Amino acid sequence: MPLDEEPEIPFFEVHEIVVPHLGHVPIVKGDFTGLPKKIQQFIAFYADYMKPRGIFICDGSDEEAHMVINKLLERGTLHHLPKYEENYICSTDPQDVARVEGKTFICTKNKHTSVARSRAGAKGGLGLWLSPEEAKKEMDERWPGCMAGRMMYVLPFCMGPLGSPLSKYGIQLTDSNYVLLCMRIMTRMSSQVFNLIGEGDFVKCVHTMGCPRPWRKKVVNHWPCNPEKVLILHFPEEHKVKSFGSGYGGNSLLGKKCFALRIASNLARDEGWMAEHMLIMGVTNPAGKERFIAAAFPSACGKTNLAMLKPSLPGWKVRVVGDDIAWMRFNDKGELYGINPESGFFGVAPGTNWKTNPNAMASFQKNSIFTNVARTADGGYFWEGMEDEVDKDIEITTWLGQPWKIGMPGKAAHPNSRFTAPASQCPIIHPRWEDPEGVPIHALLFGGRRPEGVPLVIESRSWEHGVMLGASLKSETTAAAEFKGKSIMHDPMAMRPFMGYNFGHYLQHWLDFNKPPNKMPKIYHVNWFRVGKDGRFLWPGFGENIRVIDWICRRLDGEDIAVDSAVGMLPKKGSIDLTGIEDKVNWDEMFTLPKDYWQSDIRETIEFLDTEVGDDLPPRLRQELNEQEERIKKM
Ligand code: OXD
Ligand code: MN
Repeated sequence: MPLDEEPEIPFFEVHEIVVPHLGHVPIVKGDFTGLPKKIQQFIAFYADYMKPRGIFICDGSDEEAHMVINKLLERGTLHHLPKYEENYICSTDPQDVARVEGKTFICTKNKHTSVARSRAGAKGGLGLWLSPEEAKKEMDERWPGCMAGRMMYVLPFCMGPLGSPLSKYGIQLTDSNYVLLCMRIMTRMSSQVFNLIGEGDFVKCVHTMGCPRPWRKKVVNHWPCNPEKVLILHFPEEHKVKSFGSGYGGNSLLGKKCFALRIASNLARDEGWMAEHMLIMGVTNPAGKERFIAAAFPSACGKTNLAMLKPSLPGWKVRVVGDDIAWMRFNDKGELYGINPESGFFGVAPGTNWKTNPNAMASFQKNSIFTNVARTADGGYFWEGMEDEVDKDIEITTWLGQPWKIGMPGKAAHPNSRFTAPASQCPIIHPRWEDPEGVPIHALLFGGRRPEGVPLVIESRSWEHGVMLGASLKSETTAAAEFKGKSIMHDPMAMRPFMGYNFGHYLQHWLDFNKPPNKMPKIYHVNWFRVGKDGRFLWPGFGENIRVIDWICRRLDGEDIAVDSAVGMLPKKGSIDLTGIEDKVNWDEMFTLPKDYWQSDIRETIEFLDTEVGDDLPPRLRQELNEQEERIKKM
């Protein structure tokens, strides 16, 4: 007896449109024969391979989304949150709650196209490679017939504004209608994309939950998945992604990490641009001068909060272009321009509230999907961090479906629970966020959670020194991936989980941009998370971060407010505006550079890069590391 007792509810009477080379797979929605031939071939090939019971060609319309939502409500996968307009909640199988980095591979003919020539002892943390032969073996075990008894949805999507020269197209095949709904928020999904692709290139994305019918395992939370067999494969040479067994975020919304970072970084290397794990924000000072900043932070370090920062200093305005990914290119005049390839926010819910991020909160009051958060009895969402914003006695249902109240042990929401919200609903979305040309990028930031030793802000001495600061990025581990416990982990350029090719070549690609006519943006390292002797954060963070941005903007204007140090330029004492928070901030503690700490830190970083990147580490970068080490010795 199959344990998946949830037969698919048909959408409509299935019209037997039998397409010759598709055999008897019915098209339940969409005009297959009207699609460009190349797209027909792609769909036909995978329909034959995965054997779905029908094909549903999406057009991205509201009508279509409602049809799918109603079906998922009926089944119990989604629940409506009546407190808001068109907000829905769902819980996954508890075995499917995060990206699975250990099962994520890049497949290229030559191993060292994908991963650096690391030395003995390397942990292979900068991307995993699988040979095409092994990949084929793994695929043969999983994919044939993997959609049996399920619907195959065809999602045409565009990363970046429709029609922008910086945008790229993709088509995702999936048997998850949750993925369909989220991709509709996170990407520009529209039937127009089929015509825009025509017979041209597109990224082929193939996703399955990996549970063909009859499915003999127990389905938890109406979320069939196959955790033992999860596999996420990238084929940059073929512009293809194949993902098996998981419906969670980065594993399944293939436009995001798989395409917009891993595949796109390959395209970027070949075409001379950059695909980065960066937010883009526009900041306007009280005099009305606007600057755009792109900032890279490892997962769950507050990128979304920074992108939507509510400035505590009067007269400042912040507007968000993107909160996770930036595609950037130098134009003919050597100016760097960037777009946000996504159209939604897939943000970490816990910690988000009307105080820490009112703009994110406002973004998901309607048309949003919440995954693995808790529910309140009055039809709202709840997660850790919202305690002061709901009635203290309200009955809560945890993400695992248990009754719960504030103050009880355990957690209401999963630490990696998420909101998926349309970016257009953000009250501070930048009017140019969909500008096909992108926005000019004036500064790049790197940052991580560094409880010890690392000052609030460091300005790089040069482009190359900045690349070195980015390559040395580390942070405390988070819940966004499968890691357990807290430790400081390397996350160079905040790209460790998202590297699409040899990290040494990637660093060289960055170094190579510094040539005429390019005007190089200044690079900064920031750390909001330094902890004092009393165990408390030394910096209040959130809206107060504008004070650091103010300092950065004044530096961009050429103000003489920095002093040299062994690790880069630091703010001159008192040059960050602390009006109103003077008594909360201990400047000396926040900026002190403990020599022992920095000596062991640079040794450890050099050891890490030498081991992991080995002979592929660009000599120029090694030189920067050596020079930094020498300066630290002399501190
Ligand atoms: C994300 C991540 O989900 O970085 O954005 O993990
Ligand atoms: Mn991210």
